[in-house]
Amino acid sequence: MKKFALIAAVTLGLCACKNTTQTVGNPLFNGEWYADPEGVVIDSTYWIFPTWSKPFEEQLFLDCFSSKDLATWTKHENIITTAHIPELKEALWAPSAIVKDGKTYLYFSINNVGKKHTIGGICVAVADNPAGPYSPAKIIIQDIINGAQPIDQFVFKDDDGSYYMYYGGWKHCNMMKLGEDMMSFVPFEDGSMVKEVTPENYVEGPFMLKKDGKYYFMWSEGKWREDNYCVAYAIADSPFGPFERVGKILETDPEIGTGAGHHSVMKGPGAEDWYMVYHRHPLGSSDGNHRVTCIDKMIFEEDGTIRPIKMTFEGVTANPF
Ligand code: FUB
Repeated sequence: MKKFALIAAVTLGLCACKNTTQTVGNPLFNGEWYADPEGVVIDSTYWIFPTWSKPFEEQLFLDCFSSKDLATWTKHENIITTAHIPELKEALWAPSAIVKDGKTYLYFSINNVGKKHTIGGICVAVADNPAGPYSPAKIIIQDIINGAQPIDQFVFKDDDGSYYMYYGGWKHCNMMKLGEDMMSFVPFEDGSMVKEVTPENYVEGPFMLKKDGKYYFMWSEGKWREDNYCVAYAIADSPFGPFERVGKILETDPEIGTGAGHHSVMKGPGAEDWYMVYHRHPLGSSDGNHRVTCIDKMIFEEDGTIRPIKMTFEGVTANPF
């Protein structure tokens, strides 16, 4: 009996220990093909909004995922479909979400504008809950301005309450200022509506965060179907830049995965709980669409620079708020 109790105690002890250091495992979402993951924390819940990474003509819906601890994810299906945006013909890409006054504004692009289609570009829909139901969506940037394809938008809220949208493919990045309704744009102080802020080597996938008064601007470089896809960053004193390239922080690791890029950053409850959410191609995969969503720790060095991400198969430790 004593022996049984001892075995039970040891087993329980081991279980308790395992739970506190449980790693979430990469890739997330059972390895389903999801790319361009936008991670956002909303009301102490982690949310990830990705692209369904299949041939363009099959990309006609968005799913999203929520988690209380990074380990267990709930899938919310079809949050955006052609029912929300009848102009959608293909290539529903790179959603990004932000909450203002309790409403979630979901931005995404449709139709790979500038290639086969002229109608499409960056759209927005709004909902009371991050998983929807979402309002009908509308196209808010369709033109190609400064050579930037209207895709890959990211909305950043600055400390003064301004909301800026950074966006653009085809090696050009623009920024615009959102109006109160989060669906229209207003002029900058100098009267201009659009500023080009393209850093060296930029291709697509902009992301911005502010930490300790500094603006960390990040983007993807290379070709998303190929091994040279990666993420680099700049540190600036203003949301307008200039964004001087510091270096790469995410790239192919031949032992783990290739073509890692189009990332976002989420922050957990602790002061240094920074997570990079990104996609990569599994080792040995030859289909450019075979992109899976992963998460790894992001570390700021004492001098404020970002330590290059170590991609893993384990992912990060579960971290509830
Ligand atoms: O997933 C479609 C496109 O691939 C995205 O818009 C780009 O950033 C690249 O990841």
